[in-house]
Amino acid sequence: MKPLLIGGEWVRTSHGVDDINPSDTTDIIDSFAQAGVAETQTAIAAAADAAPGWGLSNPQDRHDILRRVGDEIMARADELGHLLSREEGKILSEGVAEAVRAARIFHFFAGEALRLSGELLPSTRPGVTVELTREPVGVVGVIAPWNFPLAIPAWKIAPALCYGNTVVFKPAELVPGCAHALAEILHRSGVPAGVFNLLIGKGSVVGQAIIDDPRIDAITFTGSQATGERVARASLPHMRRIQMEMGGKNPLVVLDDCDLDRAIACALDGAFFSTGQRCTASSRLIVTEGIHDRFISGLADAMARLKVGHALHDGTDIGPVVDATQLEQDLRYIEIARREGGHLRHGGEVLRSDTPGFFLSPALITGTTADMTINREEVFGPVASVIRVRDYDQALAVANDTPFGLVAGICTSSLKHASHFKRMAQAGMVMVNLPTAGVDPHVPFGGRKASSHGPREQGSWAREFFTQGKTAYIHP
Ligand code: UN1
Repeated sequence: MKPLLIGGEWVRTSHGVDDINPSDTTDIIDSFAQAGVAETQTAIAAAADAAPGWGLSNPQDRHDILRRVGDEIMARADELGHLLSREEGKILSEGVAEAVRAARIFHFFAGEALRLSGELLPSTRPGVTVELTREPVGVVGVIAPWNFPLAIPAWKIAPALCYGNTVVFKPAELVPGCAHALAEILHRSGVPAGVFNLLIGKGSVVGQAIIDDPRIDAITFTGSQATGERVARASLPHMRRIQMEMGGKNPLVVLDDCDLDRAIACALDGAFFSTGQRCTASSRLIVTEGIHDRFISGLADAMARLKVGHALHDGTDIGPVVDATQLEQDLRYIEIARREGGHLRHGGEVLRSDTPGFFLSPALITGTTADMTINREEVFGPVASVIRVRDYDQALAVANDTPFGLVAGICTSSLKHASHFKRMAQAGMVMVNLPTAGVDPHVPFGGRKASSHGPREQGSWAREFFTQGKTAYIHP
């Protein structure tokens, strides 16, 4: 049984839970010790005790630790990518690429530790100067989802530590293996006891104990809207700062004047790679009528060439859905879409394979309208719907007709439309002639409307959340 990490000690508990490979449910990766409320509170106490010392630590030490973490992840990217794919189900090349991305994020924030700057201003009062500085926030609760089990923890944990905060990390229940590997690496890299703590366990127990605890100064969360709401409600009485990413229903607009092959490639990648299990997935394909039929038939042909199967097998393009519950949800949404008048143009079938896993052929639903359930709620699977529109103006209106606002994409050769879309899309990120999913490790990430709340993650903007400002007036 793999242990928890609390206050610098590896801690075993009486109860372990198996970690199962979604490509082959007979393959048990390991068993993981489950934290309860007591372990959670001990970890929070350890993080709170360690916070003052770490908050005043030498930035060179923080740099060196984060650098070592990045170096080890990079050196072991193949092995960690393999573990990730075995545990989460994205294909091996995607798993390895994600490990590399996690390493780059640690490297980026290693550098940021040495770049934290302030400002010096003259006061309006003679002889007085004003200093603006940033200080750590304290204890950060990191609550992460299963779909990017290395990259998302990296982009929350690395900046938290970089700016001098201590961390209580609760990974998603489905991906304890990657979380544990990351904890081992952090532990080895010289993070002092209590500065980083790993709690594996149920959201209803560990997650709840974290959000209810007044010693947690900030929570960075990625997950569902429903859980995000619970985090926000529990945080309000403490006036605690929160940073939340809660999904999307991202439009990819395809205009008549686009490069058709490129648009098909963007849709294929954006909607179905990583089994469509990305909050940045291109789940709504909004296509103008001049190119609509050609786009659909080209996309369906490309989908037919995708090989769905075991994430670790050569030649697989699309791995399994993460578990039985998610598969059921994907199928339910496909069914609702059909009932409401959509046409299942391709896929949407549960597939048999050599191994027992949760295999679903990517689904394309045509003839949908903006008000249908399939275009309003996040599926989080390899399911995309097509909305046919007259022209660019209608495409933009439909693209914005959603409660979410994470990413919006457009495929066009018109600079005029691309520029207008970039400004008018109600989303935190815009992609021009690119898939909506797949972001760089060194720039801000985040959305608007129901997708996100609080300051941006990643890049240098991450410091807005992970530091608190101080304005000092000094008279010599
Ligand atoms: C990406 O598209 O590269 O949960 C990243 C998610 C996002 C990350 C997407 N927070 O899918």
